[in-house]
Amino acid sequence: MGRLVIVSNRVAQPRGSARAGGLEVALREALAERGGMWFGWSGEVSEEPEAAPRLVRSGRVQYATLNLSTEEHEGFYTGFSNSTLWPLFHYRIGLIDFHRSAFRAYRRVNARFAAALAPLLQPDDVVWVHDYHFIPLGSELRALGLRNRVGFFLHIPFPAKEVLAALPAHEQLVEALCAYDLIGFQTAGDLGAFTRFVTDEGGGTVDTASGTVSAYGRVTRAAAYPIGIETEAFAALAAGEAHSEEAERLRSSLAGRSLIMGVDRLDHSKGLPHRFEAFHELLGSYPDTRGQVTFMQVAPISRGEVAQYRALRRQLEALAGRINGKFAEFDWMPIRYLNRPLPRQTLAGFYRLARVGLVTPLRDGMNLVAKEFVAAQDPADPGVLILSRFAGAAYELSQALIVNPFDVDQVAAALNRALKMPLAERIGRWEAMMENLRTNTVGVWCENFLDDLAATALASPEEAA
Ligand code: GDG
Repeated sequence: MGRLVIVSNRVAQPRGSARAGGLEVALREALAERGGMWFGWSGEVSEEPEAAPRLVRSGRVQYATLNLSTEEHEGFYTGFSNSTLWPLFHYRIGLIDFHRSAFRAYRRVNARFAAALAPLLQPDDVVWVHDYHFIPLGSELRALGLRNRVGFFLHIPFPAKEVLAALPAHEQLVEALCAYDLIGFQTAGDLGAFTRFVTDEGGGTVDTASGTVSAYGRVTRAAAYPIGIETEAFAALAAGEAHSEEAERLRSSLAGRSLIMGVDRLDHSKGLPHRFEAFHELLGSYPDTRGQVTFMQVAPISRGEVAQYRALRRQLEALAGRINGKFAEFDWMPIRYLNRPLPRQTLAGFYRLARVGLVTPLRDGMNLVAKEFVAAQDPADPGVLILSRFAGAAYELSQALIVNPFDVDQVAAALNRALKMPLAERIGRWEAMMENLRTNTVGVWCENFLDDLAATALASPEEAA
């Protein structure tokens, strides 16, 4: 078995960090097991881009990172990746900012990264590329003559063809995707959107049973691999943190009130304004909940350099202020709104304390917070998950209270129901969801993808050329 080479925008620190999430841990484990390399952006910006990556070795794993130039950071990262692809793939056509110059920067960075990676690869290395920043990287590797197995996993949704078609460069992106040997999506819905694009727009054919896709002169495979979490480890973390100093401080500050909790990067895909409105509606339409609940939203600032994210922040500050101003009492503040990240173990303890996990993205590839919230619950007294039908996680966690996040009245009614749900029903729903999370962990996800990638045929020399 050859080495594993992971390519992702941000590269995990060799020693790991206290904030490391399940995905990072799982990929690091896969790398440590087989030996290999983690390749990507260093997270740093320098005036001049460097030609050769910085190499750091830790055990059997090599970390190889490149800086971005100021211009590349603006065009590739802030521009095409986060101001065009991200909103488009999350169905927010109105938020898209498309510039051909940014698309050119995106292509250039992918070509430069492929050229820097190619000399580091051995013939039997298996390359696994992650996410929307690097869609064309596989085709760039092929253009350099590489014949290695190269797979791709898309962490975010794949949009319907009518939405994707709004992007001037859409066909080039899908054609580039088809250069991979295996294309992984989060859900059957994303896979279906991709195969419909290939047949209806790209004139290709799809064999649904085997997942074989023939298009743009190539034959590839596509399938759904729903990502999971380290279920048992997260459950143990939450149980161990249930009486930590922070958890006790939170408990005593609640003074017996029920806690509704939301945790999301401050991102327009997460449906935060609608969520705040739904909480407003709860207090307005169900007066018996006033003074009895506290809604805590943890929303660390993300991509603050993108204009739409700054506007969202201002909108949420105004909303939280308005709702608190309207309903607060001298001894009760309805919303606690935090823009700071909390340590992972603190979050785990807080999830366990919460009566309701409120996860209402307008679109989300999977949403790991939903899974972490479920794993963190006390089996004898579990909280209730309210989950958007537009999160990939809703495919598996059907025993959550599934809502349409755009329907503020429906979300308010679900909140009211969750707050009053009898223990037996809470346990029944939680056990069914937990069974699923125990089976489909992030380790299983990683294994399934890599097994399928290993089973694909190697590119022929003509194809590689
Ligand atoms: C993308 C896709 C897909 C959040 N706040 C804090 C914190 N977090 C952690 C959570 C969770 C992770 O960050 C967020 O993961 P999500 O899945 O919810 O969302 P994205 O960041 O948008 O991730 C998504 C995912 O990729 C994986 O494929 O599920 O759909 O959009 O683990 O716990 N962690 C800490 N403090 C915080 O304040 N420590």
